[in-house]
Amino acid sequence: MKRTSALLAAPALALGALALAAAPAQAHDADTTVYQTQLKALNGSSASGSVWVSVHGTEATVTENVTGLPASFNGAAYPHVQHIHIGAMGMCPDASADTNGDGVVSVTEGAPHYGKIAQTLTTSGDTSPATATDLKLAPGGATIDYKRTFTLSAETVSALKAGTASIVVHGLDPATLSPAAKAAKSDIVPSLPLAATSPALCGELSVSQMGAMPNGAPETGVTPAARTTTTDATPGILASAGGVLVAGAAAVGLNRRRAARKAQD
Ligand SMILES: [Cu+2]
Repeated sequence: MKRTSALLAAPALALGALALAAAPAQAHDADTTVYQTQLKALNGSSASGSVWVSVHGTEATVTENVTGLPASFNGAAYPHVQHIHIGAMGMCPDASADTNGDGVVSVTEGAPHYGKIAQTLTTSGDTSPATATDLKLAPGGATIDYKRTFTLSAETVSALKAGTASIVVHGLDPATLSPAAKAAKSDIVPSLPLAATSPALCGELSVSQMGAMPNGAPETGVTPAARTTTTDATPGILASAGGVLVAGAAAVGLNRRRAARKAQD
């Protein structure tokens, strides 16, 4: 009996494997969410850049391209500590957050907007808040092209989903600050100048439309199984796959897929 059922099961498994092999990218992308942000300059910084956080379960790949940061500090490459901040509004502050009026929105003054440090974007090792101000692990220099894959805390994953996670890149050019701010100590690491830890760039992470629509397919909460089935060219299978889609969205999705297939033919 066992042998018979195994034999019967074999063709079904083979078909399943074929279906998956037909569209491995789609099956993977259905479980991956890409969050993106365009970084905005803070505190008179002339830097700019973008960040993408591609999340699959608790694994994230962070890709960052930034230019225009201060290049050197004390004769060495300027270390720019940077983090995913969570736990507050998920917003970037403007100059009105400068409550002490020194012309700089410090880490502490910005915290009611972007929240606490949840992950540190280090170049190696620990990515937890424990390395938040470890200058040796921080990316450095005027231009940063950063890419790293690491495990997010559950709290960070939740914040990303809730739209309350932000990226903050720290480190200002002291020459651009007022004499008082230039002389001030950091509010979070008193052994460092205020300039070293104050935010230069901030961006609010939200779901990227590019990431939400892998391969041009509309994101309708389609399960990987349903999506791979629609790659089969048989109209009957298409129709049955449509049955598991959310009503309304289903019709749009199928029409788009049909149009896409026609375009390929
Ligand atoms: Cu930070």
